[in-house]
Amino acid sequence: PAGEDQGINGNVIGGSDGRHKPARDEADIPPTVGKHKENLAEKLRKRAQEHQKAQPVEDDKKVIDPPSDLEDNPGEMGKPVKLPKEMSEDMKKAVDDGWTKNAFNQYVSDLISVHRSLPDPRDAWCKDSAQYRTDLPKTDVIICFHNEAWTVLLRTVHSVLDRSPEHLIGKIILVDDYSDMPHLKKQLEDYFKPYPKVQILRGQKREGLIRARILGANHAKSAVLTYLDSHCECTEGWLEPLLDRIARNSTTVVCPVIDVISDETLEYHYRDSSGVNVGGFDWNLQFSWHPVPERERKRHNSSAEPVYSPTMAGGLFSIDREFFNRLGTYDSGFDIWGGENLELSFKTWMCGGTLEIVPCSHVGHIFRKRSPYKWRSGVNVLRKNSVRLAEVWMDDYSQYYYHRIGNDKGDWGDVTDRKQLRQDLNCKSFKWYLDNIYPELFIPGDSVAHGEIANLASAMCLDAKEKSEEDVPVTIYTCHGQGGNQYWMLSKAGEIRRDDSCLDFAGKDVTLYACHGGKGNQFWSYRENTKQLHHGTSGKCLAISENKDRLLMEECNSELSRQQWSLENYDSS
Ligand code: LR7
Ligand code: MN
Repeated sequence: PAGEDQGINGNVIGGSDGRHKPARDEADIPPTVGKHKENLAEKLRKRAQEHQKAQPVEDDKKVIDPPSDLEDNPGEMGKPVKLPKEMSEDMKKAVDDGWTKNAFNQYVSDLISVHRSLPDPRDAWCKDSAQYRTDLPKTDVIICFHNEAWTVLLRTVHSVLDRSPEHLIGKIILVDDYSDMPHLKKQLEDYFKPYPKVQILRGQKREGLIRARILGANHAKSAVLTYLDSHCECTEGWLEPLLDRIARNSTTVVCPVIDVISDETLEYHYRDSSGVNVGGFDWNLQFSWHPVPERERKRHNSSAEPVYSPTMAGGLFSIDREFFNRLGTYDSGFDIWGGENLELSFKTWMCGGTLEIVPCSHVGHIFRKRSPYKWRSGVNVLRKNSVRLAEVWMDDYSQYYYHRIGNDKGDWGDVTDRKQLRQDLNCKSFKWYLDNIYPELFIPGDSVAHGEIANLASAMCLDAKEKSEEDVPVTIYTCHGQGGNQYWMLSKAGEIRRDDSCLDFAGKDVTLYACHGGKGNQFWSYRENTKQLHHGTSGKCLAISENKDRLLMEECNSELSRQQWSLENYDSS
């Protein structure tokens, strides 16, 4: 495969700064003119074909020519690669097949060098090596994958090798979580043979990403563990600022800034450190991003300094190996996907560590709109993981999650060991964590009411889908008592909200809109005696239509039962 001859042979270190010699594809020669340009086109064509041969389109070994108007060295410097509007049938088929298998544009990835260059997203402050200690610990990099695309996986590994100081990388441990795609078998082993740092572990059955990560940790020997998803690209200088924090304090767990690699064009997007976000979560136990809160901003002189984060996204972080073991790594009862990010976040904070996002470290990740692989049939994996998490770590606050899922907890197995672990580690309470680490989180118990909002003229409840984009229309639906889309909180500030979305009326429809905290169109007051919900700016009342099929706003009239609502867990005090 392309680039194979240029890799690391253990001790071949190039450049005066001790980085691995930047390995280049043969095709990555600078754009030129005339005869050289023809040469380049020919090399690009060969590279694209090699990549396609490595992971051919279903039942079809045919390789196709790349688009003829493709620019020189597509995707270099993280630039987007755009396919022509008019494509041959063969090309369309290849593109569709790549999307189906991966939920990103594999065909575009195959056009790009697995050693492509990226922009340098760091602030100037970060590039001054005097910021970092000279005695940084070594890290093993653990990359778990289940049916990852060939070029995307290779590019992940090469980005580590090409852009990390050689002496700071112990092993790169690839954990194959029982993939069945043929290119991930012997072909992968052969490819990485010339790279002694790369080691491939294989699970004996499908474990899911959490147990795959534990397997990787069990084989690691370096002082630090660094986890990455299998569709990442590390930028220049990504590693030192992470290791530096751990060198200073082994209980600091660190995450890079996660930049977005477009699922469609593979463009590398980034923002400067003033746009850094930290992690939070909602009562559905879903991870969410937030701007750095004011209280945290105040602790720093520069936006490039590491910031405390209540939670991590999950896939990309470094942790001291001994500290990770002390924390009991992950709950091995977590299956396939989800929840482990919050588990590690909660216990890091509650059991004596700190969790930071390090703005000087940037790693890109291909964000997908759907999960391309099989989960488990017949089990709600995510709910099971989340219930285990809530049972062990969230004390009485677990009730808010349970309420949100209609108290339907399912079978979450045995968590005795995990509770014992928490006790042995003498960890702080979840209340301490919320009060001190995540005071921004809205607590349902602090609201005037939480649960369903039911109309008294019917058996209908206020209902809105999870926010996927702004302006979700709010409707009514038969009350189902399962939380979810019928779970609301009436805040003391007069918002009817779910997580960060608020019921909003601007004169036309009642919609869900990002809470702005400015009352106005998002201000509602519940009159206990008449059971009406009065709206702030319009002075109208929330009602259902006479034929009981939709929600509307109308002049208030306390005689009309269609304007009357009962709020679950209402507490007027
Ligand atoms: O059964 C599986 N076995 C695996 O080995 C399922 C997945 N995997 C691998 C997979 O190939 C990938 O490398 O595990 C990794 C994560 O799976 P993704 O990429 O499908 O997950 P994601 O990026 O959508 O999900 C985020 O949340 C997950 C919760 O369990 C994990 O923590 C992911 O690592 C995490 N990704 C990130 O943090 C990147 C930033 C996303 C955000 C926000
Ligand atoms: Mn991912």
